[in-house]
Amino acid sequence: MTTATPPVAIIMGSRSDWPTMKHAADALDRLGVTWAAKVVSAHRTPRRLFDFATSAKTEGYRVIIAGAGGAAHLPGMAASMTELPVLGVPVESKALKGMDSLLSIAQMPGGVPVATLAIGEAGAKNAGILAAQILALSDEALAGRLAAFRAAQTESVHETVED
Ligand code: RP5
Repeated sequence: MTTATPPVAIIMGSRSDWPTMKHAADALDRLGVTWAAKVVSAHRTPRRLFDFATSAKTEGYRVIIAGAGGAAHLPGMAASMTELPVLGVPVESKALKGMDSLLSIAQMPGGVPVATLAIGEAGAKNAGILAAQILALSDEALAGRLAAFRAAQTESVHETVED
């Protein structure tokens, strides 16, 4: 039995990135978008990265979310080998609190874009939402779920500071 490739791949440089990257998965779950998560390290498993990135489009993925910390080359290297949109999530690092990750991911040379989100959990959550927004351009049902999500979020923000 073959299972269909989900539209979103969530890749990360280490299992230690999962507590952060899980927020992307949670956002996608909430919006009814399926995903697959894999550990793919630019430095420790370069062949796995090559194999993944060069086949991701033909495999059927439509958006890649890539999270990494420190010398965060994973999103950029993935972007160099695929035409799929790559959303980069800078994972907070111990030494430099994710500033290293942010700059490594954001400062791509012209011609090889990575859409870079905020450091940490908010960035991962927004990567999930942004991936859904990209997919919603050709999926009316998903666009409806996104609109409902936004409306519920707005509704949940009270103007007063008391209960
Ligand atoms: C990066 O190095 C990973 O993305 C991770 O954020 C960081 C540390 O990895 P571990 O030493 O925790 O495996 O490649």
